[in-house]
Amino acid sequence: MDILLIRPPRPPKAITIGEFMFSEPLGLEAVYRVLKQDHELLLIDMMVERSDIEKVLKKYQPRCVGITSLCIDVETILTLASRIKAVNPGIQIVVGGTQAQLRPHSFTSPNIDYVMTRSTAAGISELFSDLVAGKTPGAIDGVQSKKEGFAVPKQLQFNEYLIPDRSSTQRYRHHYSYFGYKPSALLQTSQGCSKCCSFCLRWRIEGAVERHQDMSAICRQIADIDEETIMIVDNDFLCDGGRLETLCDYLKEKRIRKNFICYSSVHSVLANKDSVERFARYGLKAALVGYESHNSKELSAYNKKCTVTDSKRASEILRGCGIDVWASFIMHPDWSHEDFHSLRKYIRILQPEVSSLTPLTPFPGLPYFDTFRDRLLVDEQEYTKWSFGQVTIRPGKMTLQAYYLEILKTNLYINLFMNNAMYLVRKFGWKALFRIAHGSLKLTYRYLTLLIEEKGTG
Ligand code: B12
Ligand code: SF4
Repeated sequence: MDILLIRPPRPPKAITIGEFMFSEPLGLEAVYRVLKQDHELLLIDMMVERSDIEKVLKKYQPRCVGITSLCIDVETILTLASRIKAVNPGIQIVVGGTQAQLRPHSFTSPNIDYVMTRSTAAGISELFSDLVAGKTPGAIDGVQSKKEGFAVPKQLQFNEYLIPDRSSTQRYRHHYSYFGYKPSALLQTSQGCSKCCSFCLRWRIEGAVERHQDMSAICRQIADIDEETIMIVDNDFLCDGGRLETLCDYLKEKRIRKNFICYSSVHSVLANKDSVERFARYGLKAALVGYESHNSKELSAYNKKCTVTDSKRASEILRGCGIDVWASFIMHPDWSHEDFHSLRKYIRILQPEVSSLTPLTPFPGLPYFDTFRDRLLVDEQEYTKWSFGQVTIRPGKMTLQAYYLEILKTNLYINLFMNNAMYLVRKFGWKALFRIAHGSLKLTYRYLTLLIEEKGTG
C-alpha cells in the first residue's frame, strides 16, 4: 500500500467531548480524495478502531503515513510516530490538520518527517507523490521538512477548501454522531468568519472574511450524503440570508428532507430572521449559539457585536420557529461567585435546550495568551491541557479549587434542573441519554479529580 491516512485515538486524559461525540474526519477525507486517483491508500480512524499500529503496519505495509491533528493529539502522535519508525524507519510520516497549521513546532521529533501548515490539493498531491516514489520533495508551498525544522509561518495562510470523499470512512460511518443525532455527517460550505471575536481561534485558522463555496456544488454534496442528519461546521452558517434561501429552494425542489444542525451567531439570527424561519421548515433542527456571557460589558470586551438584550431576542426567535438551541458560554477567569450565580439565572431566562460551559482559553498564539501570561496554569507544551475544556488561567477572584467547584455546581445545575436530561430522552430516547450521560459523567469526574488534585497541592 502507498499511503495510510490516520486519525489518532483521543488521549484519555484530555478533557474533551470526544468520549461521547465524534464525527467523520473531514480533513482526512479531503486528503483521501486528492490522493485516490494516483495512489493505493486507506483511511484508518483510530477513534473507532483501536487496533495496535504494529498490526496495522504489518497488514498494509505503507510507504508513507499521513496523520491529522488537533491540539490535544500531540503526545499521541509523537508516540504513534516513534512506534511506526520502530517497525520501519523508512516509512515517511506527514502530519497535517489544525495543530500542524497553528503550532507546527509541537511536532519537532526525529520521527516526524514533514508537517503541512497550509493544505492545498496541489501541495498534498506533490508531497505524497514524491514520497511514494522515494524522492526527496523540493520546496512545496505549505510544507515544512524535518531537515529545515518546523516553525510557525511568518504569515498564517489558510487551507484550500477541498471536497471530502465520504466513501473513505464508509465502514466507520455508523459510529459518527453529533450529540443525540446518530449517525450524522459533517459538511463544510464556507470558511472564515467576519465577526472576529477576540477569544476565538476559528477566524484565525480560516480568515477574517467568509469564503463561501458555490451553493449548487454544496447542494450536490447534500444529495450524496446518506445520513439523515447533517451538521454544518461553518463558523456562522446563518450569516447570509441569500444562501439560506438558495439552499431552501433546492431542498424544496428536490424534496430532500434532512435534519440540519449548524453554528450561528446571535447577530446572524437577528439579521436573517425570515430566512432562518424558512430554513427551520426545511430541516434546521438545532443551532449552536455562542451566547458567551450574561454581561454586556464582557460581550463587548469579547468583540461579540451583540448585547444581552440581542441574545434574549435571538433566543425568542429560535424558540418561536422550533429550533433547539445548544448554547455555549465562556467562563471568564475573573468571575466571582456572583457571576456564576448570574450566569445560572441568565440560562434560566434564555432557556436553551442544552448548555455547555468553556473556560476562557488563551490558546498559544492568541492575544489573550500574552494578556494572561503571568496567570497561566499550564505550560505551552502540556498539549492535552489545551483542550478548551480545562481551566488554564489562575482565577482572579477565588481559589482555583473554589472555581472548579463553581463549574461543577453550574454543570450539575444545568444537567439536573434545566431539563437537559428530559430534553435528551424526549428527543433522542434513553439510549442517547445514557451515551451522553456516560460522557458527561466522565467529564465531571475529570473536574472532580482536578479539584482534589488542587486541594492536594494547597
Ligand atoms: C466540527 C468540529 C468539531 C466536531 C467534530 C470533530 C470531529 N470530526 O470529530 C466536534 C464537536 C465533535 C469537535 C470536538 C472537538 N473539537 Co472541534 N472543531 C470543529 C470545527 C468547527 C470544524 C472542524 C472541521 O471539520 N473543519 C473542516 C476540515 C476540512 O478542516 P481540517 O480538519 O483542518 O482539514 C484541512 C487541513 O487541515 C488538511 N488536513 C487535515 N488533516 C490532515 C492530515 C494530513 C496528513 C494532511 C496533509 C492535511 C490534513 O486538510 C483539510 C484541507 O482543507 C473546528 C473549528 C474550525 N473552524 O476549524 C473545531 C476545532 C478543530 N475543534 C477544536 C477542539 C479543541 C475540539 C475538542 C478537543 C474540544 C473538547 N474539549 O472536547 C474536541 C475533540 C474531540 C473530537 N471528537 O475530536 C479546536 C482545535 C484547536 C487546535 N489547536 O487544535 C477547534 C479549532 C475549535 C476551537 N476551539 O477553536 N469539534
Ligand atoms: S461568531 Fe463564532 S466563529 Fe465567528 S469569530 Fe465569533 S466566536 Fe468565532
